[in-house]
Amino acid sequence: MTESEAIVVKNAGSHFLLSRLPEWAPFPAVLRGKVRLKGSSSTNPVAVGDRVRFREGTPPEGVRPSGSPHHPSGTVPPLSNRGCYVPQGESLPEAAVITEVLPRQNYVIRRSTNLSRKNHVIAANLDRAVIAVSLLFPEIKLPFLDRILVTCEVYGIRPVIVLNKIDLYGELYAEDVENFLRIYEGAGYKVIRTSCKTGEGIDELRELCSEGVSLFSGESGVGKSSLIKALDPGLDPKIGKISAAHMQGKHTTSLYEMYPLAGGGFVVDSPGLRGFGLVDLEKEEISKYFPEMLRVGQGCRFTPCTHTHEPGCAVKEAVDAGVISPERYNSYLGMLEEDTKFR
Ligand SMILES: Nc1nc2c(ncn2[C@@H]2O[C@H](COP(=O)(O)OP(=O)(O)OP(=O)(O)O)[C@@H](O)[C@H]2O)c(=O)[nH]1
Ligand SMILES: [Mg+2]
Ligand SMILES: [Zn+2]
Repeated sequence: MTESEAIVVKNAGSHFLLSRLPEWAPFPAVLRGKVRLKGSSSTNPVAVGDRVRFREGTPPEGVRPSGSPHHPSGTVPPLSNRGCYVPQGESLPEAAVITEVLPRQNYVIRRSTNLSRKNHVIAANLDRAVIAVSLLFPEIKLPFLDRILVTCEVYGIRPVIVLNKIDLYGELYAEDVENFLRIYEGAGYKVIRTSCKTGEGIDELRELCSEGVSLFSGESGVGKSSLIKALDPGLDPKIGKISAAHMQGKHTTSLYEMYPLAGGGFVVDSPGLRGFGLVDLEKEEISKYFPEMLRVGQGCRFTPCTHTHEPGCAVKEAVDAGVISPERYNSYLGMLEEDTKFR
């Protein structure tokens, strides 16, 4: 039985799609017990973006293999607009079997909020995380964004913030947009303003995503799937509506799925984030993942310094001087408090 390598491009829980990137020809695969058990504290040992070894599937009875090595049945599974594998009863080739997950360059995990200490690997081997936010529908919550950013920093994945739905804000929100840019560009993050309606900022985002793998993340309804569609109108990720009752998203995307962009690069669409448990961090460590605090923190009189009550704290001085934004500092204090509460 031959073994080869591929990348996980879709995770549907019990089954997966693999492709030998950069070639885009997804084929089905399953996990067998052994790999599943190997993952230590993770509830999801195989994630989108994982490089895996697999055993080729066997063709179903009576079908002659031909052509593509990925589809031994000789019937290349139909791809609905390059994205999804559409199963077709009889001619379905038996799935490949994932035998090993190769070491990850990086990964993003979501910790369950129920304190079970179980981690869920969201995606692996990412070149960047595109964090989509919106000032309206749904209204942004800065501490939630900061929590996502901290998680990216912990895992060494460069976050880029996309302020989407810019077409909605107008004069009324001009100040809020400026404020947002002041806070996050001030902290050292790249912020791109986009609109899927007018196309503003989409070229810039496409250029950014044209190399490597970009994970699109953020709250439900901010427009992650819409942005992917705007980057490549040939793709067809499911796009939802905003609930009229709650002015929020409806958790339309339910799976992690990779898409190839016509202009180069791969994007991973993901379900909207809900509660976002912090990864295991010591109290003294948290501020290291706020780049602006890390920069000035060396100047604190005490090490380690929690930047709360200590005299001679350079971070508090920077907050007083307006160098570090009070919003970011408050998010930091919130995380400290929560961390203490959970221990
Ligand atoms: N006005 C405006 N509406 C947008 C924009 N981008 C997305 N929307 C709308 O926002 C709603 C939600 O979009 P989705 O792309 O499904 O959002 P999502 O982030 O993928 O949501 P989940 O899959 O639920 O996590 C849809 O009604 C979109 O049409 C934008 O730039 N401007
Ligand atoms: Mg979506
Ligand atoms: Zn300090």
